[in-house]
Amino acid sequence: ALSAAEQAAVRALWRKLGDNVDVYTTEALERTFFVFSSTKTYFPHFDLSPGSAQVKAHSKKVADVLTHAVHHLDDLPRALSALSDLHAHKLRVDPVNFKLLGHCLLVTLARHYPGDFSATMQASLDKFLSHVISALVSKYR
Ligand code: ZNH
Repeated sequence: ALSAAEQAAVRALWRKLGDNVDVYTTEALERTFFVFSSTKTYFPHFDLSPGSAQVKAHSKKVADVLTHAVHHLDDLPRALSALSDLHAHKLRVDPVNFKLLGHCLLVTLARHYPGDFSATMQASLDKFLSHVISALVSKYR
């Protein structure tokens, strides 16, 4: 689990993001589709061009889950259990893709909050995202 200091770092950054979590999640998703273009194959039914309303709406859902996760740092597997089922059994997203999105989230937040992005903050966020990803892939196989 995350240490008290790591939890505090993640919560502090999230307070700073305020209402903009979905804005940065949209940027992170757009970067994921651009940098790791194989991820686009899961969204054949979406308009994936920059500024797409569909990507924005999807990003809002992902962002709300990330905020939910920040509020449930002590029990991520349970907090994300239904979503893990969905990705494992219905959407069948290969787990490697979660790391690609996590990487792009880190890059996006570092770019917008350079002053907050100490090595300690990077380590805390990286651990947070790793735990979210482990919870999301917990229902696989
Ligand atoms: Zn996912 C969907 C979250 C990752 C793919 N997702 C989804 C949703 C959510 C999510 C919330 C919605 C659901 C409902 O509606 O119910 N994801 C999420 C998160 C993450 C993710 C949180 C991380 C962190 N995904 C992911 C990835 C991928 C995906 C990586 C690939 C690449 N998803 C997906 C899909 C879908 C989803 C395909 C469906 C969409 C539509 O709408 O159709």
